[in-house]
Amino acid sequence: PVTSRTLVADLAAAIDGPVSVAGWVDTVRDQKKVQFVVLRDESGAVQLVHPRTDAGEDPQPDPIADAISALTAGTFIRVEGDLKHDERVKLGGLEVKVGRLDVAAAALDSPIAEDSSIDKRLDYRWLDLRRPEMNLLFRVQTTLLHAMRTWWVDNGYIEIHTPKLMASPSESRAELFQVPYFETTAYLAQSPQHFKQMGQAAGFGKVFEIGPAFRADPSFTSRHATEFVSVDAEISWVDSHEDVMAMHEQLLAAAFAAVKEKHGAEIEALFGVEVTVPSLPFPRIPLAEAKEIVAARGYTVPRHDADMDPEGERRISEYVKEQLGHEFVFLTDYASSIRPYYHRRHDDDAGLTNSYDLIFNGAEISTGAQREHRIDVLVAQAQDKGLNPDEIGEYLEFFKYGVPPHGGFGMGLARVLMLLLHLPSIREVIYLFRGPNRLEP
Ligand code: AMO
Repeated sequence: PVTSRTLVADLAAAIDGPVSVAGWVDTVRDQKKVQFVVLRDESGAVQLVHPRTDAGEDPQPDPIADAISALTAGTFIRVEGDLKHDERVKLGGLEVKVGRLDVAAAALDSPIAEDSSIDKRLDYRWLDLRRPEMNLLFRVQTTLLHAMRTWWVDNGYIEIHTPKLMASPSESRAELFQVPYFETTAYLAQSPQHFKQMGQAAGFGKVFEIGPAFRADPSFTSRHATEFVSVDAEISWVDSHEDVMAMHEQLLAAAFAAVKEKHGAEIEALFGVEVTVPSLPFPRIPLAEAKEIVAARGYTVPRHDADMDPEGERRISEYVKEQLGHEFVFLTDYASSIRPYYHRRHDDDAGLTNSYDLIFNGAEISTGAQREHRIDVLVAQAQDKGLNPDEIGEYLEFFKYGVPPHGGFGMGLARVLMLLLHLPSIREVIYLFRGPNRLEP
């Protein structure tokens, strides 16, 4: 039995030798004299060829021909054979002459096609993921995460894993999933916010986490999921949100450089997108000024929305791209009224916070801030927001024992990938999307 295989991408080094390849059937061309199969694995596609012996003037039994005739697209097979170079073969000029073929698992006809709706594709996501674009996407994600983790490790950060079951909400009371928890109720973490701050009280100095976050958000937008991967960092001894932004932009520049180096050409070929390694520093524009800029360009962010709305984000991004040649922009100094109580306010203007949103290619990918570390001010700010300090007692507890000034950010991994690859929805980039009406597969 076959115990090892050569990846299709590595075949070129094995010309004129015996090879063993394994993957799934892409297409079969079952002709009278010769059969062709395109076999795909995670690294590429190769043509298999079998000259039939069961046809012609002296027909002989041909079990391989029978097996190939019975193959359906999607079936997983292992093949041993001789690899030949043949310039006429469009697929990389290589061909494997089949010596032995084993069917590992037959497949039903795929229920999805190239033009199937995203919902239909998500119903059969594992088949959708067989597309080369999807395979590349998850390799890009792997490189992105690896590069960020490497940057953090090289810079002395500690990786933490905070609990996703919590006794009280981490963000707002809205968008909260409750789960029965023995005699009580637990909440699914909306963000590692509290616990990454606790790492500052623990004297860890610099921490990061890459983990799931949950939001009971009933919306069906292209950028919201009920479960997503949140990329978080928190650092001590910041003077303001400026220190957080400086870390954030260096991290992203390092990660994008790694993605460009490893996958730049493939991304261009499969997605038609040129990856740009962002220059430092990223542009910074106070939110109020950003709103004026988009207003001057003909779009007024609705008044009830003190935040930037998605159209405003798109327009300010367009402006920054045009005027400053940058795909990223930090919108800074959000009003206290639209920021959580734990954001530090300006010393000279309590109406503004030391916070930012990071916009990339037209949409928000992250929120960051300096935190309020002085417990008396923190309590006052919570009360100012109508919160009863008892409600956030668990959070306040560690502040009683001293916390250095600190700040950090949370960034949605799926949003970064969607905007990097110019895809229309995070549903396309999340391995298995979770939304208000999707719990499977
Ligand atoms: P915020 O709520 O802005 O901030 O979330 C941070 C980032 O997480 C991503 N995100 C989402 N992605 C997909 N689906 C969702 N429903 C969703 N909600 C949020 C976005 C967003 O920018 N604790 C703060 C972060 C901090 O200050 O450290 C927080 O959670 O990319």
